[in-house]
Amino acid sequence: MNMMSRQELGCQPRWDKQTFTEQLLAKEACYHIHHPFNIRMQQGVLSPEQIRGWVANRFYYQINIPRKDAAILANCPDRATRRLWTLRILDHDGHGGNEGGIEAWVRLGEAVGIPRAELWSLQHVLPGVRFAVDAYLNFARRAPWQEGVCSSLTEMFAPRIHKDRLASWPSNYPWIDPEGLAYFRSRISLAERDVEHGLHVTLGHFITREQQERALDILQFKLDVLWSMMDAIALAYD
Ligand code: AHQ
Repeated sequence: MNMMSRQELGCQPRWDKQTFTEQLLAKEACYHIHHPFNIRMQQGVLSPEQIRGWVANRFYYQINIPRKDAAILANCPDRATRRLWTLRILDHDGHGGNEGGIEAWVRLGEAVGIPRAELWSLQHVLPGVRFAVDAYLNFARRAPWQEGVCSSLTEMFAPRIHKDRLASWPSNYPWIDPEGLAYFRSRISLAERDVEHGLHVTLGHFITREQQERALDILQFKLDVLWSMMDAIALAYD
């Protein structure tokens, strides 16, 4: 968080787009790929109960992504942006013959041993996870739509974490049907598509140095949402 006053920031030169992008990317250091629970997941040392706890709690995040995106849509007066942003909702809720990401996550749940009805009961969702996800949804409802777009940019770092899971789970967690990993496989290209659009909006909207610092603070808020979810899960399932 930049501690300069608004007046001091106002005197700072704005970053060019390359530097602004580098500042956003530098936030990777706070991404939940570095959380101790994720490191242990990647090392293959989590128990089935810990994996199930993570899947059941992350499900609450997954089912709220389309609601978050719908909130951003509702705030957005620009048709071209809405045409693109609508795709995100369809990706998760499904469209035509494609069951979508939420259904794929339910299949992940079944692959790790959580029956469909149990996952949808949300009985395993921890207070800290619910609190963090609800904070993200409420941010998207109340913030200007461009700030909502900016908050989605944690997905700049998501392809790496999805590729890590696809590479390590089959050998580390052979008890999980590899078919259950389809969600991670589906997100790699979708995340890359979404980040290209999200970055275009962010670089075009946050112009002054004060606005650019605001964008960094928004990204930090969302990184903290993801990190807090992992804190709650690690505390409950360690
Ligand atoms: O599966 C994920 C997903 O669909 C999204 C949408 C995006 C957003 O709008 O905030 N963020 C996001 C993320 C997904 N998966 C997380 C993971 O670790 O599997 C990462 C998360 C993100 O990086 O924000």
